[in-house]
Amino acid sequence: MPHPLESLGASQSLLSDEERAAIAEEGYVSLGKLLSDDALGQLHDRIETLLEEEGEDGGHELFNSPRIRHPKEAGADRLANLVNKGSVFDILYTHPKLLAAIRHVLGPEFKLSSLNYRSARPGKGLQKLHVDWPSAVEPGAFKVCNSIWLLDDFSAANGATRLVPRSHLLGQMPEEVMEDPEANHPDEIILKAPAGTAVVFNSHIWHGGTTNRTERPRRAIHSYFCSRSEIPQTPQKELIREETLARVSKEARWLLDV
Ligand SMILES: O=C(O)CCC(=O)C(=O)O
Repeated sequence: MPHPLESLGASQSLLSDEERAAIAEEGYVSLGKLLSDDALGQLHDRIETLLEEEGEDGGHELFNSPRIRHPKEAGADRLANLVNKGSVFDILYTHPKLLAAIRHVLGPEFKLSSLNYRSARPGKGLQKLHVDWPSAVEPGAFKVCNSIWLLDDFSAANGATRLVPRSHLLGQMPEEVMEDPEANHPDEIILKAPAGTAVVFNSHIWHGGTTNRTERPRRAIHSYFCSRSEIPQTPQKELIREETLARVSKEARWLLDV
């Protein structure tokens, strides 16, 4: 029987040599604009509805989880558990090229950890440089890999994500090295790209949100993966809905580990 990733079309040949080198050596790779304007419009419509429906409760599946160490972030709107909130989100964790890049970091045995929305409000959004793991790991022993789907154009002004290239290979946490992890790092880059772009970044790279200095929210969805042996950020087995199980393919169910 073929591996589910093969059935999902997530072959390594989807990535160019440059893309493979970028994710391995720099710690991140832009996969380009993978979403059409039509798909973006549908995502925006569904998110607007969910934000209205969930209000202050938005992201509750994330922040009320015993797995999360941080309280709800002030200044950022969140939605969590998007796997169960509409078919429009399915492509964000099943896109073959995205999966090929995640596979390049985690190997073939991974699963979705969470699919969450984060929007930095005007004047807000600055985060410490951090990694998405409680401690530093040896280069190559990576446990988690993230991706960000840009729902707005990302610019230096609107709270785009910052990354410190190659920091996933240091085996150190930002707070071990930096006096103030909220401060700029001399080597950091800002992710600037048009709406619809997907960027995969090794979650062990030092990264974080920056301040949104515009009048409009900066919106994105994080499609976050972990090794199959790890506990996912969203307990997919507990939260999965019948309608989701009925809708998605058996390969997608494998990705969700349900
Ligand atoms: O949305 C971003 O720009 C980064 C978010 C992030 O790294 C986080 O919430 O842990």
